[in-house]
Amino acid sequence: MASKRFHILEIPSQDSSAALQQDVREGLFELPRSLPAKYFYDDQGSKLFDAICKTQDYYPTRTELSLLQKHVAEIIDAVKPNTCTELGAGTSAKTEIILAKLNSSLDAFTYLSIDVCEEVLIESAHRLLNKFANLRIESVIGEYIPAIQAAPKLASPALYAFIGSSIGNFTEQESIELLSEVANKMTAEDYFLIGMDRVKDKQILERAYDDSEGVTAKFNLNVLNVLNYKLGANFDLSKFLHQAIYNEKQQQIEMYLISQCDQEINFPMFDKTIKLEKGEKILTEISRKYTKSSIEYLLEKSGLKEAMHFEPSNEYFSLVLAKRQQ
Ligand code: AVI
Repeated sequence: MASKRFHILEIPSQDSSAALQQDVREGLFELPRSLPAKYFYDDQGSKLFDAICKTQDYYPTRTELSLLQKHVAEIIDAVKPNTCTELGAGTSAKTEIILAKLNSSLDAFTYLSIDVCEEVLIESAHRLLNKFANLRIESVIGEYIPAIQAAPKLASPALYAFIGSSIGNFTEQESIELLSEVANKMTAEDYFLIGMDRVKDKQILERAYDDSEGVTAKFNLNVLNVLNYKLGANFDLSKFLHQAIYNEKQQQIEMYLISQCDQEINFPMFDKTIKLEKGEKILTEISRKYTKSSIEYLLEKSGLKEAMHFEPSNEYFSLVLAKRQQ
C-alpha cells in the first residue's frame, strides 16, 4: 500500500503569524522598506508563480528542465545514489526526472522531500508513489535549516538537490549558511545538485521578471493582498506599480512595489499607520544571478567543490554537481 511507503515529519516552528508580524515591523515599518519574499506564496501566489514559469519571458524553468532531461543519465552515473533529498521540493515536477531514472535502475530507493507547505508535499507524494513502485518517501515540513538538521540521514551515496534557482532568493550570507548546512550533512560519497541562474543581458533579465503578459506584476502585487488578509491592512493594489530592475553591481534582480501617490496604510493589529510618499519603494525580492567565478566562490565558502557543471550553449543557467570539501 502506498501509505506504508510514506512518512511525514513536522518541525515545530515559530508561530507563523508572530513571524509575519515581526518581519513587517522590521521590514515594512523601517526605511528602506522591504518584505521577505517568502510571503508571496499563499494559494494565489503559488498559482501565479506556476503561471510565471510557463511564460515565454521567464526562461529559467524551461532551461533548467531541459538541462536536467539532457544530463540526468550522466548525473545518476556519477553519483549512483540510493537516495535523493530535495530542499524546497514543492510539486517535485523537475525532480520526477531523477526519480524516474532511479525507479528504473533500483529495486528500492528513498526520496526525502523538504518544504514548508504540507499540502503540496502530501499531494505530490501520492502522485509519485502511484507512479514509482520502488519509491519510499520521507517528507519533512519546515523551514530549510531546521528541516535539514532534523531530517533523517539517509544511506550514501546520497544525492542532495536544490534546484529551481531558489538559492538566488537568499542573500550571499544566507546562501552560505544554507549550503554549509547541507555540506555538513554530506559524506565524502554524497553529491549536491544546485540550479543557479546566470548573469546575462540586462534586458533579458528584466523582461523575465516583468513579463509581457503581466503575470509577475500580479505575483508581486499579490503580497499586499497577503498583508491585507493576514494583518487586516488596507493596501489598495491599484495604487502600486510593479518594478523589476537588474542591479549590475550586486548581480541581482530587485523587485519593488512603487507607491503611485502619497498614501497612508493602516495596520490596526499594530495600532500603526505608515505614510508612503509618491515614488516610494518597497523591496519585495532579490534574485541573484551568478558567473562561473561567483559560483566557485559560493561553493568554496560553503565547504563544497564543483564536480560537474552543466550549462546550455547560451550559458543562461547552471546545474552544478558539487561534492563536500575533504
Ligand atoms: C522562486 N524563485 C527562484 C523565483 C526567481 O526567479 O527568483 C521567484 C520569482 N520571482 C519573480 N519571478 C520568479
